[in-house]
Amino acid sequence: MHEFVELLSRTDPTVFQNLIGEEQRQREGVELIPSENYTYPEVLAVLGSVFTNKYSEGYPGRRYYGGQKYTDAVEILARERACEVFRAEHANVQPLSGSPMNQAVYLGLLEPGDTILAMDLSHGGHLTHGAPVSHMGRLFNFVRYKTDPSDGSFDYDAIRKLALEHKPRLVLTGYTSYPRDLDYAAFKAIADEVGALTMCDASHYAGMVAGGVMANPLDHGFDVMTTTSHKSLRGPRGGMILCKKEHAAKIDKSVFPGLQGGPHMNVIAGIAITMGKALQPEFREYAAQVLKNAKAMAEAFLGHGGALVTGGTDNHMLVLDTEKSFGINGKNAEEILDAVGITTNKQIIPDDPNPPLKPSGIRIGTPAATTRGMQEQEAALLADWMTEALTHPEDTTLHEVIHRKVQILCSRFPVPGIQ
Ligand code: DSN
Repeated sequence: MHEFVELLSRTDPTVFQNLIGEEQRQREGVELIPSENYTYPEVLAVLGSVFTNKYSEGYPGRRYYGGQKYTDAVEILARERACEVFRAEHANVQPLSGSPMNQAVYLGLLEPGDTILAMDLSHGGHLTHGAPVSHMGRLFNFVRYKTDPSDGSFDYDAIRKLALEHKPRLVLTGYTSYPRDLDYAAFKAIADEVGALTMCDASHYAGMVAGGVMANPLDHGFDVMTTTSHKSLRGPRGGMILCKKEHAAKIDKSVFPGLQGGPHMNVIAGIAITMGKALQPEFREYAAQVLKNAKAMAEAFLGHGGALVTGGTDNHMLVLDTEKSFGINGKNAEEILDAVGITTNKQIIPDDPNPPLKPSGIRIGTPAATTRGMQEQEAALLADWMTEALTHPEDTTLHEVIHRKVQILCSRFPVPGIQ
């Protein structure tokens, strides 16, 4: 145990007990929420370091406070490494997380009232892509495209028609719940035809882009790519905006002073570490394994007659229609899987007839299990166990047996950062 954690056990045993409980939960259960991961021990160290003490409003070389020798160095490093990882011309690593990151782009490059063409929430888009309940949904005019109901693919002709009709200032793609890669050249051609900017929120799968197993929107001339730094990238909880040089000044001004105050320098130091790791050959192997595991899991579910949105996966994620597969909603499925030590999350599926808190499916992802070292064999086994548990939703004795098997499996795969 870290000496400061030992100090916490004496000074605040209540918080300490919850910390230990969460460590145990993470160690003894399988994490399959696609947006979660176990960060590097070095990142955990720097998050709890003295960088958290420092205010650094401004940018390296142009700060509003003194004492920036080391904060400037780590921010420059984080930006340079991020540009190298994603082949970007400019990187801003200050967004506090995903929502302010996307807001900073809209507010920096557009005017309130402008039209943004974005993916519908139930088809895989994100709340920050203009959901009516979000502030951005009130400030900008979001027009939504959907996937093809026959097979869940992107219908680029339909997206083009919407673009020609609504003349958006920004064409936005990227997703939070969709299991396939995207045709960025098709999006770019549509945007060019109507004179719109292009943005991709790659938060979920940026690790797969960095690892070379999914397409990079910036390779296809996109103006902006945003990504959170945790999820498949395995970093701290932060955000990054990668863009063309021509947008750099507007983006930087929009993040600070437009939207935020002091950046979290402990997180930025963590992003520098994460980007350094993403440049190593081992990270390419990791990303490739995440994909192999997701495909192995998809194959196992399909073999058991499971219904997957789009029929499979080309990324780190599966969307399982639990109503169709097992006759139970996503909330019940999530609870049953929680009981067997497998964490997933309830998920709306395209045009879901059920409400968001009791939707028709769950989301399943392989980044965290892969970080522990699990491979195709374990991925398939987990799909078998999940199928067994969900096929017998009332059989608590069976659930206990599966839970025990999950714990034994987990004991063979340590979580980085937990002793
Ligand atoms: N919460 C993240 C996700 O699970 O997709 C994004 O907001």
